[in-house]
Amino acid sequence: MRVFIAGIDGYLGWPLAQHLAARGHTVAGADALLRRAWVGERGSVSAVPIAPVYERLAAFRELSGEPLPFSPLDLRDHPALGRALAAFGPDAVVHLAECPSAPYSMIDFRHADFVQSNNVSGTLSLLFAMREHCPGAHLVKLGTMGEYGTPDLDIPEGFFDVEFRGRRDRLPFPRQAGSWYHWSKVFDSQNVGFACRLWGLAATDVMQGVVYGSWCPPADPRLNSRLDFDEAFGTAVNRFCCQAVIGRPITPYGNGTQSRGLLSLADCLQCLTLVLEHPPAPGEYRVVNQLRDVLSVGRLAELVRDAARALGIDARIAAVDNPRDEAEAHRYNPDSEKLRELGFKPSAPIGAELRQMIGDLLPHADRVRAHADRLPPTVRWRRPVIPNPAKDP
Ligand code: USQ
Repeated sequence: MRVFIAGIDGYLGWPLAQHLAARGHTVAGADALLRRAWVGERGSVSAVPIAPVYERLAAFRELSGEPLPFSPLDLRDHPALGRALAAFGPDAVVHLAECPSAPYSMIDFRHADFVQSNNVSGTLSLLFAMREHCPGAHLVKLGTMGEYGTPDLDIPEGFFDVEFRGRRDRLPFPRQAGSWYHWSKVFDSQNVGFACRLWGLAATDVMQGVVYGSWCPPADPRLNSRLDFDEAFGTAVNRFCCQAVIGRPITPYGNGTQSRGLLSLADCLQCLTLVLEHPPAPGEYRVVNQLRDVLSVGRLAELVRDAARALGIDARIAAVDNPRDEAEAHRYNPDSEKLRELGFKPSAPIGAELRQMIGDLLPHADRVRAHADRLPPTVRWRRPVIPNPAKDP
C-alpha cells in the first residue's frame, strides 16, 4: 500500500512511517515542522533528542533501502499539497498534521484562533485536495476521545440510536469538547463526515485516547521519536515519567479521579495499521474509538511511581490545583470494539511500557532537568470573573 503521512515529523508520524515501512508499505510524507517550533515557543525541548528532519530521512533510507519522498509543506498551502498528493498517488492518507495541545489552545485568543484555523483549514484543504487528486484513497483522520467529553452515558463509536417523539434514527453521538483544541477536532469530524456523504470519500475518524510511551530504536538514534514533557505538549503519562526521572513530584491535577482512555505508542501504531489495512467502503465515514485502558489520573500517577521505584528511583506524588475546567467525578465507559474486531491485540501491559519509557528517559534526565521550569501548569482554563458594578453594586 502507498501511504502518505501528513505530520510525518511528529510524535506519532515518525514511528508510524518506520512501522509501515517494516510491514512492506511504501511511505511518503509532509510536515511543516511546526511541532518543533511550538515546543520551542514554550521554552522547552523534547526529552529524547531528535535528529533534524533531513537526517531522519537519511536514516530511514539506510534502514529500509527506500527513499521517503518528503514535502516540507503546510496543509493550508493547497496547491503544494495537491502537487505532493498527485506526485505520490497514495492508496491512503494519514492525517496527523494538527496542533494537538489543549493547553496551547487555551493561552489566549491568538493561540485559540491559530489552533482552530490551522486544524480546521488544514483538514478542509486536505479533503479538497483528495477529492481532486486521489478520490479513491482512504483518509485516516486523527480525532480525539476528548470530542465526546464526559457524558453520564456510555460512549459509543461515533453514532448511536435515538428515539424521540416516537421516531428512531441513527445519529452522531453528541460532542462536548473541553478545550478550543478539542472543539477543532469536533469541527473536523463534521467536515470529514460531510465530505464522505458529498463526494464518496472513504474515511476513518480515529477517536484516540491519551498516548504514552517512547520510541528509541537501538539501531540508530536518528530514528528516535520526540517525547515532550512541557505543560502544553507533554501528555499526562509522559510528563509523569519525566517528573519521576528528575526526582520531581508527579502532578495529578485536582483530586485525580478524572478518567481517560489510554494506549501506548506501540498499540497506537498497531491500531492505525489495522485501520489502514482494513479500509471502509467508498463513501463510508467510519468512526473508531482507539484506546486500550480506562484509568484515572490518580491511578496513572501511582503506576508511574511504582514503575520508577522498580527501577530504584524514589518517586513521589504531589497533587496540584487543577488548572483545567473538567469534571473530576464522572462516568467513563467508552466502547472500543471495532479495533478488536479488526484484530487489535494489546501489546505489553502498562507497567512494562512505563518501565521501558523511564529506562529510555534516564540517559536524558539532564535535558528535562534543564527545562524543569516548563513542568508546572500555568495556563488556566478559567479567568476570575470581573465583577459587573451595574449588577453587583
Ligand atoms: N493531567 C494531570 N496532570 C498533568 C497533566 C495532565 O492530571 O500533569 C490530567 C488532565 O487534567 C487531564 C488528563 O490528565 O484530565 C489528560 O491530560 P493530557 O494533557 O494528557 O491530555 P489532553 O489535554 O486531553 O490531550 C491529549 C493530547 C491530545 C489528545 C488527547 C486525547 O495532547 O492531542 O487529543 O490527549 S483525550 O484526552 O482522550 O482527549
